[in-house]
Amino acid sequence: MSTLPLQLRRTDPIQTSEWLECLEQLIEVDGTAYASQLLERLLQRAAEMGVPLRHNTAYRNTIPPEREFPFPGDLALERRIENLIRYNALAMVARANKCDENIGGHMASYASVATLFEVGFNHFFRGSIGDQPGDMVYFQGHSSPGIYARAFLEGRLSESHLANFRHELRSEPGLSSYPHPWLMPDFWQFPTVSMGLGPINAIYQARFLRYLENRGITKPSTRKVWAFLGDGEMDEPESRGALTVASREHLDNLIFVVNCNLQRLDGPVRGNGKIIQELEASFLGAGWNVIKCICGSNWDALFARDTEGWLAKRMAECVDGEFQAFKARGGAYVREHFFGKYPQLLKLVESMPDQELADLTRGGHDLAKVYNAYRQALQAEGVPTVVLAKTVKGYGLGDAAEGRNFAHNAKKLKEEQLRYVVRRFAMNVPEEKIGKLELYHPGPESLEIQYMKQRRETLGGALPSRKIDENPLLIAPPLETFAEVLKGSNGRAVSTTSGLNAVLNMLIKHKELGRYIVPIIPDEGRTFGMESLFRSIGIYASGGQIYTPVDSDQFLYYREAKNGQLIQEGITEAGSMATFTAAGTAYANLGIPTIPFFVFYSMFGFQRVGDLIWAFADARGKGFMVGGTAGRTTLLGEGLQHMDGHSHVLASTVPTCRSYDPAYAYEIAVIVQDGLRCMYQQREDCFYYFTVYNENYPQPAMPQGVQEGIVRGLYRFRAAQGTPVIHLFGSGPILNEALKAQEILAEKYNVTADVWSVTSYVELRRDALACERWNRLHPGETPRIPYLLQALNESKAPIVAASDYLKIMADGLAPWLPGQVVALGTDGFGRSDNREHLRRHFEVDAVGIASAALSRLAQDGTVTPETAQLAIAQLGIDPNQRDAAIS
Ligand SMILES: Cc1ncc(C[n+]2csc(CCOP(=O)(O)OP(=O)(O)O)c2C)c(N)n1
Ligand SMILES: [Mg+2]
Repeated sequence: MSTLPLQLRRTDPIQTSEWLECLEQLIEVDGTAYASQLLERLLQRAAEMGVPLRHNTAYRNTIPPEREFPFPGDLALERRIENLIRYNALAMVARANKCDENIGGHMASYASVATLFEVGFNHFFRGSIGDQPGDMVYFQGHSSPGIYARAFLEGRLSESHLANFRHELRSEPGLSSYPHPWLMPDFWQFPTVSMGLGPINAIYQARFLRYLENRGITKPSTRKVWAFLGDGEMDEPESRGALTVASREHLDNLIFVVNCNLQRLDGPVRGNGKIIQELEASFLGAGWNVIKCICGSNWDALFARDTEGWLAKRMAECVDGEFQAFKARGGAYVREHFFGKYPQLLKLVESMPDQELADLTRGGHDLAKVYNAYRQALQAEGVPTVVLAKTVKGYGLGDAAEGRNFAHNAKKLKEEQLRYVVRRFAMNVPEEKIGKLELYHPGPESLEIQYMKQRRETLGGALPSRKIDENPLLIAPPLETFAEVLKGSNGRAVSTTSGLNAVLNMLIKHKELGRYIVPIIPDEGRTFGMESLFRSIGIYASGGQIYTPVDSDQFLYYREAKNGQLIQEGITEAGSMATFTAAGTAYANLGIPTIPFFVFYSMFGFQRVGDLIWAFADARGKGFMVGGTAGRTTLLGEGLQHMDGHSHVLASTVPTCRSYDPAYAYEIAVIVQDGLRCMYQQREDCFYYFTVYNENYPQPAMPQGVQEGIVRGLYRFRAAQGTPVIHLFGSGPILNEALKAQEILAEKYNVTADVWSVTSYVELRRDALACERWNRLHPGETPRIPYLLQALNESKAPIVAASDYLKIMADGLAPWLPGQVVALGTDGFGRSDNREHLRRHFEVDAVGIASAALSRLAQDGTVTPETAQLAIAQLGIDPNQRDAAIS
């Protein structure tokens, strides 16, 4: 058996080099795209012939030294700039923690990613200038201290800003812990800190840029989307779940940079393996261009001397747990445990002192290597690129933090450590500044500041930066635009889903607004009756439609088109939400007021992609989210996992989300018109959620004077014949049950009830809370009256409130209606059955509402308890039926 390492078992070096030369020539003459095609063919043939294939290359830099381009900047000066940023980032965090113990702030992460950011800032990230649209950079969220420190040196943030890092509630302007456009609207563009959201949002952002180009809304550009990610973060399903979207869509405008410092918080990302190799296989398998940047320049000579491949072998066999220890334990340890494994390797480094071994740099800390990786990434054609850069967590922070499993917050960062950093990077920060944990700015005229500012000027301006503007984005069309819908269905039984479709179609046809509408549907457009959109606006497909669809003989066939407007995302609520985010923030990030309508299966919305929705709100996203096939009893047959009875509760937790549960199509028209006016005309930073149902019933014409009530959450739909002794609230299709209950009560029990449509319990409660707060803080002034009480005219009659959602929706109004509210709702798991049985099970049917009304009236003595008891029997209710909430 050969004693040579695996890498060296080549039978014919001449043949190997001929193959390689051939490839190089091919690339030179025909370009990388053709080369990759040809290689794919070769690999396919190899697989056919039984050659085992790995989705991995050797554990070394993808770009060999001989193919590197010389670094175009001033290396020494850029190092000094980077060190200044490192120092200030640390001083900022240290100071915040001195003021407020445990206020936190990650330090080890920026210390490892600094060079990766800086090469981008000085050479790659373009701002918007003239015709050049700026690049979009998703910065790793918890590396924000470095971004603030750079902005401070550039003069964009003041010393008092930095003094208020994580002190957002003091008199001076504060700096948010992480990238939050909600908190710093003129600075941060992309909320990234919840791991996994950055990667998926970046992918769909890049795709959305292409969508706008292909639809002729923007001009084609060379704008790039950069996403800086942690290696631990890559374990989130959202991080890797959409990789094939990027390759399938040929997103060569997308560059991922994964900072492979081999660690997360508690320990190594893959102690027993190699995260870089795992990620490489994953990205290669997904069709990405992968550039590994593993070793710094001072390894080049070692590899050059490694003619027998021992170094390559040792690199291949070491696991990340060992690599972490090599960085933490110093040169002697590296000699003994890394090189010491093979005598040939020991010999390779015999002339190098321990310090030199300790200083062997990782690729991600080497400006020239990183520059070359990015340069090559920019040249990729037709494929997205990932740069896998190996770094050291806590780089330069000294014994306590470098390469250790070190708690991320800054509790332990003291003056000595700051001093250590200054020494380690040979900086000339004045001693007294270090002692006081003070920031250090070398002055606007210093070489460093001049250089960094000049580089940004050349590239098109400072980053990150988000534009704010007060002007209307567009003028909302008047409500009459939807006249057809406001007229009602003339007795025809149709669903609110068709109401939504009608509204959407009218908007799409609108002369000015139409092109900005972006309908997004994961799947089941046909379930929602939206297939007419296939024909009218086409389904977006960057490659057009290269096949004859199987249903091409049908009028509403599956029509894909390069300029298609409808986005059929496929079964990915997360991906759809990411597109919704790109479209809903385009007004700020691209200056284009796209109006997304994301229509999804309501059960798979808020509870499935809640964190993406939260980030959307943080990003000040605008648009309409629509929960289709809504309602725990209205969606029949599907059962426990499909029937949504709580998305409105979840929606209520998002501060900028205005949520509605409309009963009739005209309510939808009013809500959408109001949304357009608030979000796009008045520029309120909010978004809308409403549910649509698939139950068919006659859609009434809009009564007079109900517009305000619809928007604010409540209006009387049908008054009692006479003075009401009770109010019945209904939402969505359950309003029809309330109407039936009104009749039962009047006809059988001589009880008069008003029926109200509650379009939004959430908006009613928010308004009431705001009034209550104002009254609490202004006890001497005339109290404000919540809209809820104004609408009810302060009636003290009891209320039975029923909806297809949890009882807590109506209970939320109880503080302002003491003792009045009886909530009926769909607490509990769903069941597969028809509407009649489901509504009986959850007690939200007409008889349930009527009997609840009588029981409540019996408490006040308006009817006798015997009447109420008898009614239960007469209405066919089993008083001992199982409680749906717990069955
Ligand atoms: C979804 C989510 N879970 C947990 C956290 C808390 N958290 C902040 S940083 C971090 C470790 C990140 O490790 P990695 O991605 O490798 O980044 P590094 O700091 O090593 O660059 C964690 C778990 C978070 N921000 N988001
Ligand atoms: Mg990490």
